[in-house]
Amino acid sequence: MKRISLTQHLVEEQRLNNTIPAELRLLIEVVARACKTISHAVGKGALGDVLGTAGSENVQGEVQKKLDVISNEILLEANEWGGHLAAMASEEMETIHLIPHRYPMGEYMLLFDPLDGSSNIDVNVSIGTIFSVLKAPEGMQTPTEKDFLQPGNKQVAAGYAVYGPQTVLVLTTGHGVNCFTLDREMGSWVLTQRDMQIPDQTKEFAINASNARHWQPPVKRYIDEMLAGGTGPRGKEFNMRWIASMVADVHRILNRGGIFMYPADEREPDKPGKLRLMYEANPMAFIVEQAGGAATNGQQRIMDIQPEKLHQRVPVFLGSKAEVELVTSYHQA
Ligand code: P6P
Repeated sequence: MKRISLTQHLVEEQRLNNTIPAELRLLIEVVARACKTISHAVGKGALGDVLGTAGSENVQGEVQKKLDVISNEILLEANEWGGHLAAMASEEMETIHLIPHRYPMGEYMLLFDPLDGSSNIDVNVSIGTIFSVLKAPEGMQTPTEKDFLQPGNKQVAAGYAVYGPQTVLVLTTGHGVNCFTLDREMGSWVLTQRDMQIPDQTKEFAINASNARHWQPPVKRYIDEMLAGGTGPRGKEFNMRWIASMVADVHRILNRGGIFMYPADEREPDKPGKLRLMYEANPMAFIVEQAGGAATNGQQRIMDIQPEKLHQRVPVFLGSKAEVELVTSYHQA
């Protein structure tokens, strides 16, 4: 396959579909460069004094790993000076990050989980970066948190990087999903999977089964039917896979089908699930839908949820369309 770089792909998309304004293309390339830098830092591991905790907690009350803080800084520094952004928001920061006055403000807003799956960092399991791009509201002067509270259907781009055996970048701008693999020798992103499509049927599901006793009835019913195997109502065997790294679980699903679930559980009604809407669920939902899958919170399409808080959590059911529609129907039964 002729090598097509990320830049060539984006320029051709811009030319053919006229869908990616130059400013958005340049923003995506800046984020992709930052992911290269994060990949390099992650790849050093113990040799780079980047493992272990940073001795601080993030807004979620989670202990920050050194690489969480490093990755967040890399994304902030890479994106401040380009002139494409009005502001940024991150899982690792309580409030939004404005562009310093010395730089021009742009028309986009970037949200990210700089290093998702942190619990896997010290044991060398795949982790990643998730990002979402929104347009700044017309006429906005000084960005506030409220300007970020747009439903996921307003996203103009979304992507994730997986720092695993290969470093890959999966990207959508609303016209399909493409995957780029990092050529570490050349330092360039090379198109390796065009127009990814999630298989509609699957034999795999992803959920943290240690929470089973806390699941609500529709989830219990759905999982029990899968575990009943060939003799049960589903009439086939299913395998459970759980990497505890959303980017890795979603990337597997994009490639061979499956359903990823992080449901609300009965322990904490005010914390509906663990995953965050703005910079985990929404970008992944955009990508999954663009690849022919579906993504709901059990009741409605994730990308139709009107956000109320920057760091709000949401139950997540995403992946092969037939499975997401079935488990969602159980919530509505
Ligand atoms: P659990 C990582 O911390 C994360 O936010 C997602 O990447 C992952 O899917 C989930 O949490 C893992 O949760 O319950 O297995 O620790």
